[in-house]
Amino acid sequence: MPKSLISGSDKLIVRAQRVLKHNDEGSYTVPSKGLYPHQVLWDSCFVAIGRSHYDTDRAKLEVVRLLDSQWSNGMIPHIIFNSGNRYWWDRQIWRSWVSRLSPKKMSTSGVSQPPMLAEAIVRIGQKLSKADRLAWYRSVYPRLLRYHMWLSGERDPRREGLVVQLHPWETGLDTSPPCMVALHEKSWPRWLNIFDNPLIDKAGEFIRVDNKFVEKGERASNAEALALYFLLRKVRRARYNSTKILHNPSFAVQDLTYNCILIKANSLLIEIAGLLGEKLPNDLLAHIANSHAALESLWDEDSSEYYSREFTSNRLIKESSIASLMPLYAGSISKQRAAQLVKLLKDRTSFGLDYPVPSVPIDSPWFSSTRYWQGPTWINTNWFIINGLRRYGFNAEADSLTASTLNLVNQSGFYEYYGPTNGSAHGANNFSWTAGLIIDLANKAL
Ligand code: 9WN
Repeated sequence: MPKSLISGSDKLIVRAQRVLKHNDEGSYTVPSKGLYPHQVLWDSCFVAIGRSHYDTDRAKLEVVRLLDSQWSNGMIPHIIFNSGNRYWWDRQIWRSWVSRLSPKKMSTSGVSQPPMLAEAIVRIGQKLSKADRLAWYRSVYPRLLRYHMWLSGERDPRREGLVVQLHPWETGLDTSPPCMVALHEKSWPRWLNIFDNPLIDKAGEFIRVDNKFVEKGERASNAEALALYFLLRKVRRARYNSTKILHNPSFAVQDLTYNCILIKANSLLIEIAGLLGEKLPNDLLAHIANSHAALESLWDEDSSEYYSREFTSNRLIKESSIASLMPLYAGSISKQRAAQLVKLLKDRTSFGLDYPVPSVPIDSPWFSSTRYWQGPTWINTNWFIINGLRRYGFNAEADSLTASTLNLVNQSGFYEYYGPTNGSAHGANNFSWTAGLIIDLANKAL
C-alpha cells in the first residue's frame, strides 16, 4: 500500500464518520439529506459495513430495521419511507398498501435491491466475540433465510440458478446501459421522444424534484425518468406480485450485478447456517448449486465479457458496463476468467481511466463522465471490484484501486459519483455509502 495513502487514512475515516453522523436518523442512515431522505436497502448495508468498524450496536440497528420492513412473502423492499413527502418517488407513488403482503406498520417501495444483507450481517459478525456473533446470527437468520428463499423461489421461475429483476431500480444501477436497452425494447412509450425537443425538455424540469438538489445533466434524463415511472405504475397495478408481472413483463432482466451479489450472499448464508448448525432447505440448495454454471451462461466468447440477460427472449444484452467486472466479487468464476476481467479493468481504452473505475467504459457510445450510472466512478462498485481482486489474489491491483479510491474521495469529498477522467465531484454531497465504504477501505489500508 503506498505511504501517502496510509498517512491520510485516519483523517479520512474521521471525515467519513462525520458524514454518517450528519445523515443519522437514530436507527437508520439516509443516503443523503435532501435528495434521498428515506432508508434505502443496499445503501444501509454499505453504511452498516462502515459502522461495523467503530459502532457494532449502531450497525446492527441499521440492518434490523431493514429486516423489520420484510414483506410476508420474504421480500425486503428497497425503500422504507419515513414521514414527510420530500422524495421524487414517494410513498404515495409506491402505495405499498396495495399489496396485502406489505408490512402494516411501514410504508415501503414494492420492489427490492441487490442482496447485500448477508455481507453486512457477516461484516458485523466478524467484529463480535464468538458468543455475541452466534447470538447476532441467531437473531437475524430466520428473516435472512426467508429473504433468500423469496429470491430463489419467486425470482427464479425457470429454476435455472439466476434471479430476475422487474424494474431497473432493483438492479441498483438504475440507468446503466443494459437496463436502458431492455427498457427501450419493451417499455418505452413512443411519445417520450418529444423530450428530444429542447423546449419541451426544459419544461419537464419543473416536475423534477431531484434536479432541485443535483445538476440536471448528472441525473436520469426526463425521458428515462418518465419511463421508470411508467414501469413503476405497471408493477404497482400487478400489486407487486412477481408471478403476475412475469406473466407478461414490461421489464425482466437477469441482471449481472444482482446475480453476482446473490452468489456471494448465498455463500455467506451457507457460512452463517453452518455456524448455527442449520441446514438450508433443498430448494434453495438446488438454486445455489445451479447458480455457478448459470453465471457462466452469461459469458460471451466473442467479446470476452459477461453480460446481463433479457429474461423473456433469453438473449444477452451485449452492452458493456461496470457489471462486466462484478463476477470478480461473486467469486465463483475460474482464475483464468478472473484474469481476463483484470485485463479489461486495466485497459486504457475501456475501464482503465485516471480515476477508475467508470460505470461505463470510455469506448462505449453511452459514456458520459458526469451522468449518473452512464460513466461516472462510484465508490460501491470500486469496493466490489477491490474485494473480488483480493479474493483471486490480485493484491497489487486491489492495493492500487484502494489507493486511487481513497485519494479520489480525499481530494474531491464524499460525493455520490465522480468524473473518471478528472476526479470531479457529482451527484449528492455527503453521500452515506461513499462514507461507509471509505471507512472499510481505509481501515484495511491503515
Ligand atoms: C431509486 C439511494 C439510491 C441508490 C441507487 C441509486 C439511486 C434511486 C433514485 O439512489 O436510486 O432507487 O432516486 O434514483 O441508483 O443505487 O440505492 O442512494
